Amino acid sequence: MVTRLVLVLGDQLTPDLSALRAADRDRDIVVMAEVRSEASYVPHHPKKIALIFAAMRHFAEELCGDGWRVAYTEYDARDNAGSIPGELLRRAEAHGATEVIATEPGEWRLIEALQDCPLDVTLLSDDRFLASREMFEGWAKGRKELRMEWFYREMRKRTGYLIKGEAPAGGKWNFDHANRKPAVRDLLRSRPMAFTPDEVTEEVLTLVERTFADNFGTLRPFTFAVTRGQARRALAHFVRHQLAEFGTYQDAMLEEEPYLNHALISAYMNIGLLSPREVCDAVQAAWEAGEVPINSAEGFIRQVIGWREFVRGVYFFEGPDYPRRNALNHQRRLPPLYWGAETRMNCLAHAVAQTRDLGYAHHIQRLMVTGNFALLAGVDPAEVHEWYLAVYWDAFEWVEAPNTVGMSQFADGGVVGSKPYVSSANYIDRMSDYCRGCAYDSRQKTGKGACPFNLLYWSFMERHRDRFEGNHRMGRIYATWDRMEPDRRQEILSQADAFLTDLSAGKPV
Ligand code: FAD
Ligand code: DLZ
Ligand code: SF4
Repeated sequence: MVTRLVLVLGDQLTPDLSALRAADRDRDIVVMAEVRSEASYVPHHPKKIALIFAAMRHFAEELCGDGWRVAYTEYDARDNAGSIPGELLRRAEAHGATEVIATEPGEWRLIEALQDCPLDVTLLSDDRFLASREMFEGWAKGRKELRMEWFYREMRKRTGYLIKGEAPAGGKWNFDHANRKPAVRDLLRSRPMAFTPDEVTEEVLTLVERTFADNFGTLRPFTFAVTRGQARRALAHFVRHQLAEFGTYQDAMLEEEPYLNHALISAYMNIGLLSPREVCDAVQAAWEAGEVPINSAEGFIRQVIGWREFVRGVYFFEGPDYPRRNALNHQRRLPPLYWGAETRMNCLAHAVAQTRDLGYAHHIQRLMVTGNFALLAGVDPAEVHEWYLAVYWDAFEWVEAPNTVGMSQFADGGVVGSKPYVSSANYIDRMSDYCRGCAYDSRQKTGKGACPFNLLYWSFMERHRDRFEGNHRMGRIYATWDRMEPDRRQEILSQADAFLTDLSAGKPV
């Protein structure tokens, strides 16, 4: 029997991957490769590259231990072809193979590259998700609008998570109203589990240090899990020590506590070290045992079976052009402050510094600080998308693009969200401790020292009046704006313009 190649990508590190299930370990060869094309389509955070390479190397060892023949290419290998199709061709020639079995990649770019590869490539569906692409399509087709909440309820019924009889546990589908409390610093608050790099990971760290020294981001300390065993321990630790207050402090931001009660497991799920089902099973079990309240269990499960599955569905349903959409026609270049240039805006300085140091920021920091500012300032969503895809440890296009282009930048014109996520300083002040240490005043609406969010908020509304005035969720905003004195409105708009001019000129703001 002729040998076939089985492709396993850096975010497909799961032993029951559909490609591995379809293969024959006595006959086929697993191909895994660290390649330049994947490591450089955006300037990934060094921690992200290290996570993927270290987890790939550990997974290859595991496969070998399970009796698979693995052709593994390290980044520095002299004959490395530099791309996934290139590596497949090289291995095909070496082993006399013409057929490739692969699980569909999570990015159109790579799907297209595999379809164009001159080998006989079979793409199998990626069934690591709770909703297949087909299920999502069936749900989405013919609907006037795609709303996460309706999809989520459908997923609750299908999976049975937090369902009692036919009804939602606790009598409600969604406990979000209980999940908006600001937090205070608590030195006893548990931190995510940290792991000491072993020899394999140390080798990767040295490689990344040498090769990606110019990428934005700090490599060390590197404490992420790189095996399934470690990721499971991280999950158990979260469920035991942090989940109970996850809901309550989900939206809070504190300078000194980057993780608060967040799980720090997105990347482990995205690269295959954890499955969404085992994550939700663990949360459901803690709730059934009475260890965590319903607002936390529901809030968490909603993120995983709701948002995570919903955005993946949207990414594939909307098609390859989705990441390039620009419904609001925003053209400003991404300001250098996103890459660490000086800014007096404490919330932004802090979120960017944390992103540089950890490769992590939680959802509200991404949405209501860096995302909110980019949207209010009218930054080109393609540049915003590339930034998010580069700087976060968990960023893969299927999940990053709908969150950035859709939810955060409204560049899809309302596919993901019914209205743009924008706010003035009020929201950041209420949910964080950033404003206390800021050169600007969150309560000041105009004049020297006024917080730029307060100026930009109104100038955004005015610029996009035609589009948003008729939105029933935004009517009150325009009514408030229209009630202001004309002189005051003019002052706000002129000050916002001056701020944006400085921003575009590269002046520190
Ligand atoms: P927790 O807050 O503890 O949440 C638990 C889990 O729920 C996460 O691990 C994640 O798997 C899932 N989840 C929560 N919110 C979302 C969401 N909106 N979409 C999908 N899954 C969600 N998430 C990514 O995994 N990769 C990305 O590239 C990514 N880019 C984002 C870009 C923007 C602009 C925004 C606003 C959000 C983005 N998110 C992304 C969603 C979310 O911010 C991260 O999943 C979360 O911060 C990961 O940290 P955590 O594991 O501590 O999550
Ligand atoms: C993100 C990433 C990086 C940095 N490097 C590799 C790599 O060298 N080899 C590989 O197989 N995968 C890598 N990945 C993950 C891919 O980019 C990912 O599979 C696609 O973006 C599809 O989600
Ligand atoms: Fe950010 Fe404005 Fe608060 Fe400063 S005052 S931290 S710029 S929201």
